[in-house]
Amino acid sequence: MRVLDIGATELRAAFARRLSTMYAGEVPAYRTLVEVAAEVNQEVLAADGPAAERLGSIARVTEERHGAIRVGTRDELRQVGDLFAAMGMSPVGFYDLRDAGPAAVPVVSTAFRPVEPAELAANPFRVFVSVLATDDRRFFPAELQDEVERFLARRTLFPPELIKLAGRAEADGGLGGADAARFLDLATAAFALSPEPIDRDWYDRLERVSSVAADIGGVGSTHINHLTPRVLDIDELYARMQRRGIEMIDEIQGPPRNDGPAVLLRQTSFRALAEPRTLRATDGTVEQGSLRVRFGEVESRGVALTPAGRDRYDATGVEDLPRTERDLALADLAYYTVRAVPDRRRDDRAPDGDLTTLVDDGWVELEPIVYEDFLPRSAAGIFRSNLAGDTESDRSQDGSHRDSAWIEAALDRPVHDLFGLYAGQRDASVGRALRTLGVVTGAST
Ligand code: OOG
Ligand code: NI
Repeated sequence: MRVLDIGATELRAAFARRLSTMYAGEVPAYRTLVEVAAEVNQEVLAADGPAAERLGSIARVTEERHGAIRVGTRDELRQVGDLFAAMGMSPVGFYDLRDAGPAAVPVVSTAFRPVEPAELAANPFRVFVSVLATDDRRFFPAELQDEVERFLARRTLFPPELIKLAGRAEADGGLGGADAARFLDLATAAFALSPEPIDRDWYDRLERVSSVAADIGGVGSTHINHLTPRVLDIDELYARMQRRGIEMIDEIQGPPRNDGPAVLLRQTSFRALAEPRTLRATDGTVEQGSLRVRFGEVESRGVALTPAGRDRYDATGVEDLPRTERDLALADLAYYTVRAVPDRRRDDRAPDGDLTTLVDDGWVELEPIVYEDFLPRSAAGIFRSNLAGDTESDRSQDGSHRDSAWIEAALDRPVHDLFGLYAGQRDASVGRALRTLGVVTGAST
């Protein structure tokens, strides 16, 4: 048996750190964001004690990042899937951002992340990955589709050596030391902002469709588009960033804070900054210009909502959700795991199979399941807040068909249903707790 020095978990954690270092060098305001987030987290921890760690240990939260990348073709998407599989990250969920109203962008997306609770606890690094819908007539007339697809077919985002190493890492569950170092070098470099000159005319034409289309199809490489730290008090962070003179978008996206448990995901960002980029004019002259593409985002996470909880939130907002963990869990509006309390002081009543009684009589304790995914409305808002100006789209045309099965076929990998993951985790915990308590349920033999 060959000894593998670096397993998938370690590769993922190391990759997240490498990206963070690179992005801090590329986008200095990101450093400020990370600094302020760490400051706020320490203060919340000092003020709230163990309650501050109810949605993840401070070690996890401090390291936690999500990134976003954008690619152009099915093949590029498949390679992204291979790359992340090497790091124990699987595609979860399907997001269609093409019909997000005035914020519509010509992409569909999934998110790569670990799915096992232990892996999430070790390092929850996730990446939101969008792929351009070049065949969507609302955005791309036939001629432009042709041109953009020819452009995309000519480029190579990921060197073959990287994809080969990824395949080995996935098959073997990790890589030897030297190969791991090489893998991390190549993977990190694949997401750096390229110094290659950008064809100005081509970029501008795509920008008229959408600045996201230009960012994807107007350049010969991809790049990390933002890298998002997690903060325990996003309202406080927002205020502090503004005091430091950093221009934030107008609002915090997602469910506003109330006096109940935090739910789902809240995000905000500072506006995309002008970054120097080399541009080539039609006459061939090359000059320094600048583009506003990359921004800084920060997020805070709460408990995952069930489909019923999500419907209620989507319909009427967070105000209509119960204000206690008990009520959220027992009304099946949010996901909690349960843990048996076997040394609970025994009274006359024996535990029974009814979850409400078990909770109310103290036989089990609830633990929130953190929402590990994204919100399409917020994602569209994040895209929009960083788009330059108006774009042309023809709403009278039909869109091209995209769904989670399309992503699966492109990736040649199953896409996890996010509700299924949360429900599976909860149900497994209930089964364990009942066994520990010696409760015989009707179904058992
Ligand atoms: C992705 C935007 C979505 C989020 O946090 O909702 C996203 C992008 O800008 O490519 O990252
Ligand atoms: Ni994001």
